[in-house]
Amino acid sequence: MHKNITFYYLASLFLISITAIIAATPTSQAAGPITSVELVASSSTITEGEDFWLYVNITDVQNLYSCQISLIYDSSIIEYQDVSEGTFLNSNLSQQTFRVNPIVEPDIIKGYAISRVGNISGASGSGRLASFRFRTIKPNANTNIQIWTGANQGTKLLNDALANITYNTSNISISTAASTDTIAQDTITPYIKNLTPIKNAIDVKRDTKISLEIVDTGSGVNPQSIILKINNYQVTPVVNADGGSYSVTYQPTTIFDYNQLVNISINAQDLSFPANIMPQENYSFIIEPAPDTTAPVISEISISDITNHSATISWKTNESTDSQINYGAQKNPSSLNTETKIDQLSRQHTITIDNLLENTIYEFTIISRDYQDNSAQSTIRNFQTSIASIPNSNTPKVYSVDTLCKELGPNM
Ligand SMILES: [Ca+2]
Ligand SMILES: [Ca+2]
Repeated sequence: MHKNITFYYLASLFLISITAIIAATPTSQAAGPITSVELVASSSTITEGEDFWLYVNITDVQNLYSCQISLIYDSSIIEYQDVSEGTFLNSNLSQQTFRVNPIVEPDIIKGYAISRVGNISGASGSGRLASFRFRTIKPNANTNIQIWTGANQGTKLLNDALANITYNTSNISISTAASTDTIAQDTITPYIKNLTPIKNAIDVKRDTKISLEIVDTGSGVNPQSIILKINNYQVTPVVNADGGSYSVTYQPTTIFDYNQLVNISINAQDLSFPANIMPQENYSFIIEPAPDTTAPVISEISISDITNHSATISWKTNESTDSQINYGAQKNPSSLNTETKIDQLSRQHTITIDNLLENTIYEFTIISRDYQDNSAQSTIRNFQTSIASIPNSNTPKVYSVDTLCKELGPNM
């Protein structure tokens, strides 16, 4: 008769729980050795980040048909993963046993149930009921794992008459250890590459952005450790992961000054423990000078070596400029329709203009341009070419005043 009850009991296990039925069943005191339920850990050293198994073993039991297991533990130290059935209840069976998954709540796993199925007797002796897998999440801590026997879904042992089997419990204390996993032999600090602007760059645009990469061999760069300073002022760059490296980009919110020396410093560490700390990377660059918008100044204009066909004009400028003279024979209005030019930049300028007419007044103006094409132009000036010398076979006769008087006579 009880086998039919068992059958219905197992069916109902899906829907409700075995607890109510168990609670209604009178306890039977078994004769002989005291049955015990013991907890055993798979390893004496439980290391952070690793899994271990908590075995639920039973000893000296008679006629165990079903069991229900509940455990209490500290879920801040170990984390439940899963459970698998032991071999005790399903040993020597042609049929499979029947299981109900536990209810997992913080600090408690309730009602993991295993039962034989059908019109058979229970198992006797000693063996393993279940293996609970936990993961250690907190190192250097202690937690007790206890068999919970609470009224709802607590630990129960039933015989084939669905009567409780009394038992002793053996709890366990677990000590956890710090992970011994270290990132092997990473002793190399991160380093910097792909600087923009490059070290000691000049003529950098005032609105330049600053970018670089931080690379680490081994454990990788710790992005939290990256510190970017511009002129000793810490800024918040955009940091993007690229494998174990990071790209660091910063667009200043205000543009730099002309000719400004910009000092950059970078700090970073890798992820190994203890961290390998990169020596602070320092470099600088210089912002472009202000554009030249000032015209040159022309001074010390001189005209020399005037002949009947040429003249030399010289001048100075206060910065390097090209040299140009526009000139022409004087007319009214002025005509400066001939141009002579030297492109090479200089502060001293000399141009000889040639092929001039003799005995002619020429006028000219000087134009000087700097490298930014700012130009200066002088006022219009003039000179007169000489008269060509007369071919002469007779040396002119030079008279003294006295001789002249004598020759011209006393009427003079
Ligand atoms: Ca490293
Ligand atoms: Ca200038």
